[in-house]
Amino acid sequence: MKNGKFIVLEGCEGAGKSRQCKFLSEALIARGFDVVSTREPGGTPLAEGLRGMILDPAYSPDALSELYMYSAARRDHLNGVVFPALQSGKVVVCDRFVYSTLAYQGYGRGLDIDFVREVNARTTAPLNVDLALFLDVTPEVGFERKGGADNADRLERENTEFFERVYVGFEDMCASGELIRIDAGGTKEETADKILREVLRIL
Ligand code: Z5A
Repeated sequence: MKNGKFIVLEGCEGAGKSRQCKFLSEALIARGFDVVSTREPGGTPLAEGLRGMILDPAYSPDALSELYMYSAARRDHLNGVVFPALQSGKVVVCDRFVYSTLAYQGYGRGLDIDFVREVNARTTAPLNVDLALFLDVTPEVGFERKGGADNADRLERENTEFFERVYVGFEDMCASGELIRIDAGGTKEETADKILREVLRIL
């Protein structure tokens, strides 16, 4: 269904995903690629609206509701932004994707892993991810970089054990080969170089 490339950056809070998506997009544009930089949850008016509701501490959806909200946002984002961009041959750089759902709603919240995988697969069909990188810094280091958890973000109010389970989820996905691990513990520039090297391999 597509000629473009779909690239995902994943990681825990404060791993540097947003900065690195920006650096990567700029580096690819400088090399002449047509790039769309986007994020999940978000990217379309509906998905951004859902994002606001998902992260708002005023609401308390259970794990299953959370899974479906992320998935609804994702489907709208795919239909509105990602599929059209890929069909016109663009490189799409996405901040978080289904790996976050598996890590947070599966490992973190405790939903059945196979069920989350099934929802992810049905939500994203017929998309194939071309490259998914895990920016590896522990939750501890990530929160340190951010100067602590953001209390206005419902997810960031979770306890340490939750984020440790999420991290284990990402580690498992690196072990299975679904994610490629990038040591993101160095400077922003060092991490940007490592990411660009991996990305240029598939372009
Ligand atoms: N979530 C979910 O549960 N299920 C899903 O399916 C999806 C998401 C898609 C929103 O994500 C929440 O949704 C998130 C997961 C959940 N929940 N939580 N908690 P988000 O992407 O909006 O939120 P985030 O991951 O928490 O973003 P973030 O905190 O902004 O982190 P980041 O984008 O990885 O980092 P950054 O903004 O680029 O950098 C953070 C700070 O670190 C900043 O001050 C930088 O200057 C600094 N930084 C970055 N790199 C470095 C290096 N190399 N050295 C030193 N300092 C650095």
